[in-house]
Amino acid sequence: CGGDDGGSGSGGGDDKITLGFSQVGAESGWRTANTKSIQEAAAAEGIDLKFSDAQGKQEKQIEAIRSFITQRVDVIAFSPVVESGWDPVLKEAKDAGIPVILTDRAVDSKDTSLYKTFLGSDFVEEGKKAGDWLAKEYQGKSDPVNIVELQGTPGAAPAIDRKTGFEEVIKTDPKFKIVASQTGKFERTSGKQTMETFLQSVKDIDVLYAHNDDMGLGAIEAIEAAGKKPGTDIKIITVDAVKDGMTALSENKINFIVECSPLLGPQLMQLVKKVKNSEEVPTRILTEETTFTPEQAKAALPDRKY
Ligand code: GYE
Repeated sequence: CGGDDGGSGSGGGDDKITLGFSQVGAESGWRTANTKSIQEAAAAEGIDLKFSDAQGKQEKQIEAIRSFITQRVDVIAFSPVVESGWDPVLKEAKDAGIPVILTDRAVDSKDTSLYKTFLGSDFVEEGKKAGDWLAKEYQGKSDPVNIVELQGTPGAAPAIDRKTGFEEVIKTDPKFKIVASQTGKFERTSGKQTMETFLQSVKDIDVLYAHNDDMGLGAIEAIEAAGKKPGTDIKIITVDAVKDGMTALSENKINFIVECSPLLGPQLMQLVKKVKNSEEVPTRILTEETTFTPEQAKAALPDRKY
């Protein structure tokens, strides 16, 4: 997704704030909506955005952050592709006196002085909401429930946390069994391929838990190709609630979606202005989110922005 990755010019010499933003990539509908939200919010606030797409690679993100430091941007924000390995480059930013804001995903750095704040969802909570729905759906039943799981990008905060939260809930009832769990990289094609493998190797799949809509949508194609009915023969839970996911939910091909909002742009720009002015900001800012059943998806779809 191109973006206005320029890197040249100083923005005309006025006192416009310059924000260097390193995005994960363009792996999902969520990510596309997130990028749009950030670009639009920067434009609306008159912030000079230097946008860089890391194409899913941590090395590229580190490179982009280093280049933002060299360019002496006012603020750096980024959505870390994986949790680990950020300390050195974050120290470089700190030494250069450039404040860093984490958006969407967390890092596992012990030294929290390396960034000003983290704006994004509680992914453990999202996983729990997925588990809670399942527990309710199978309440009072004792037959084993075979679950396959499509994980997000290995090492990414939402993949780790959505797994953790989900397991925390389902482990309280031994009838729930995760019989296969592999990555689908948060992508539709990879979700489809991994689901094909599951369908070949696991005999009785009752439930699919996909860490995002796109992987769930890819899996639906695999399930249909195998002559099964998604949402009926195999119950499907996903996370995100992007339009394509909500449409599949309204058609009962998905049974439940846990919302994760990508519309972080406006809040991010407010934080950028504050940290630029050395104002205090909360160290953690949570986004507000809900969940959707097919009926709720039908009602919400006409006004859905992404
Ligand atoms: O759920 C997934 C995307 O980090 C919350 O990344 C984000 C996740 C989102 O690729 O669709």
